[in-house]
Amino acid sequence: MSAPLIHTQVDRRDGDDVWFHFTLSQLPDSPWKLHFCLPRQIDASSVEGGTLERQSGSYKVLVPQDGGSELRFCCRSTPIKRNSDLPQGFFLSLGDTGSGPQLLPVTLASQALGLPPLPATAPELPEVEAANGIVPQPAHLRLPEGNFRLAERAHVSGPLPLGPLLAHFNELTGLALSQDHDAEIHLVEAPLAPEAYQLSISPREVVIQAAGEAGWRHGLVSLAQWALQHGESLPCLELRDEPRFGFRGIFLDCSRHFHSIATIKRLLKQMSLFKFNRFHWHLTDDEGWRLEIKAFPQLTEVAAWRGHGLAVAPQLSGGPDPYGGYYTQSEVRELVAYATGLGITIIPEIDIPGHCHAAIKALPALLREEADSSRYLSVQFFDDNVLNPALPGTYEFLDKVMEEVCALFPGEQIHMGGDEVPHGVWTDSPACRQLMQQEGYQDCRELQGHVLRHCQQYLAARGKKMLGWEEILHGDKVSRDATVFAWTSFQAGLDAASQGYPVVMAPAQQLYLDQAYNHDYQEPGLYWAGPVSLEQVYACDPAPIDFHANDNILGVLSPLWSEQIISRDRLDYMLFPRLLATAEVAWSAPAHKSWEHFVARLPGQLQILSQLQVRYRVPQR
Ligand code: TNX
Repeated sequence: MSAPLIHTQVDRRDGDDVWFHFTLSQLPDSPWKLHFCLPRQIDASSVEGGTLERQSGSYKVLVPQDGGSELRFCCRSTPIKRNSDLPQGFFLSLGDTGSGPQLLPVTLASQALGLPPLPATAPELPEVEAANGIVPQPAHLRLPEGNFRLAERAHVSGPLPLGPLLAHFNELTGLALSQDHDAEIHLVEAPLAPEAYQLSISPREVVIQAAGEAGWRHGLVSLAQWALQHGESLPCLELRDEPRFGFRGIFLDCSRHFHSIATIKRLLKQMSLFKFNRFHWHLTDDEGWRLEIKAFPQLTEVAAWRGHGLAVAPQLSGGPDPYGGYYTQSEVRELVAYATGLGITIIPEIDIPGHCHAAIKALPALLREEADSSRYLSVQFFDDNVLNPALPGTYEFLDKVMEEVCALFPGEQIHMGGDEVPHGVWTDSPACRQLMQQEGYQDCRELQGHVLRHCQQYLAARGKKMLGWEEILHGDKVSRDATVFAWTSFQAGLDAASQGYPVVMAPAQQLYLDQAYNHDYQEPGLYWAGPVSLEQVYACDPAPIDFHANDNILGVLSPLWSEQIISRDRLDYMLFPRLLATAEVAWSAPAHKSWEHFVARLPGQLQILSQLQVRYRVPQR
């Protein structure tokens, strides 16, 4: 029997109410159900030709009436404007075939978004002549006459063992520098700020001055970029440089789709080439738990996998087969060490109390209150994804997880999430009602503050600092030692900084690398805050000059959420070249930034990316 086929199309739109029409063919004789993923809520009462049996997150199950082959339904008040929004991961489950339930893959024969063609878009980059340069743009740069010949096996001298620094340089460039007294490259100690450096390339020698390792590393990275652009004959160069911000981060969501340790190492290496120093590792979310926790093997045995018949249903790219993965503690230790060698601190994120669907599915006895009849729906359409701040099990869970996280990650900063706790949660929980009474809380949001304050204090007792998304301020219980990550808007960050919180700026409208590059239907990505073009990223100024609380702005983070990051190619495409613009936002003072000049330096940088086999998005001319 040939595989069933499905044609999907949007055949009616009324504003943001969108009607889908599915046509199936080559169907089996036995009764079937259609399973698929669509990151939208279906209006159950709108379904024609069948009924909606289940929806949880992006997972949907439709049951046809009388084995009919046409299904229609409506998603209300939600834009569906791109191919990457469309349903995917189709399969059938067969009820009674004599040999038990059976699954059949469904081939997607066609899909239609049902939108008129868009007008041609304007070129994305101004016409400028290509120029040699470094990204992020250094504070001061001069190009004197002459060239320096960089031998493949050049020697480097320095006031300390240079093994790790040179290994990093060699990994980036493919050269084989080694430490020796009789050297043509000199690392020299100088009374500069901790991350500052001076790089001088003259016909005779290369000198990098800095106060210590961080500065020398930055100098070597600039030299590496120069070498990657020019090969063995390096134009002479004089540069003095230091970063605008101490926190320069890239974020990767490893829950929505799993990314291998090899992919993360590759990203860390790329980050180091653009002088990022923080990797924010999003390890848990509704769609999967990715960190081995010895105290709760269920978190990785159960919550790290999704698929048909599993505790966590298929999600996002979908399909019946088990999908997932996790990082063992020894892999984590190895990755932490690798990042340290590149000058990057890893900040783990355990996202609580929302975004906990997978964890709750794995540990229901600990994390669920039977008598809680609160009804809510998260932004990603889960109705069972929030920890209960009034259950003893919640704290047993949190404490053990935090204990192991503290032991695994030597950095001072631990991110506890705190975002997107849905409205309506906890209102009909007897345990929460009792806790509110006992503590004199008036508002359910105080329960959010209650549980995050617990985490902050637990971490503080172990010498760690809690970080969180801007919603950690809800309920006003967390102390001003907590760093706030502003994501819904730039203003949210300014407000938190004004209130005295240290702030990391990650405004979605400018720095979210999961947002599509432009309005084109073909262009993949989310767009609730976008699109976000290369130029928009570049234009971000995280700390406006006239803002009174600038000292509280620690720096910037560019997140890559992974709902749609189904492959390494897609990851590269969304990150590059926008990551280069973020690098300049994080590093270069506004006076040294210029969009035209960035565009002029781009060809040289894209050529570096090609050498590193990065599948970046080619800007449209
Ligand atoms: C909002 S940013 C989220 C994530 C989503 C992202 C998609 C934040 C703290 N929460 O759960 O993946 O939007 O852009």
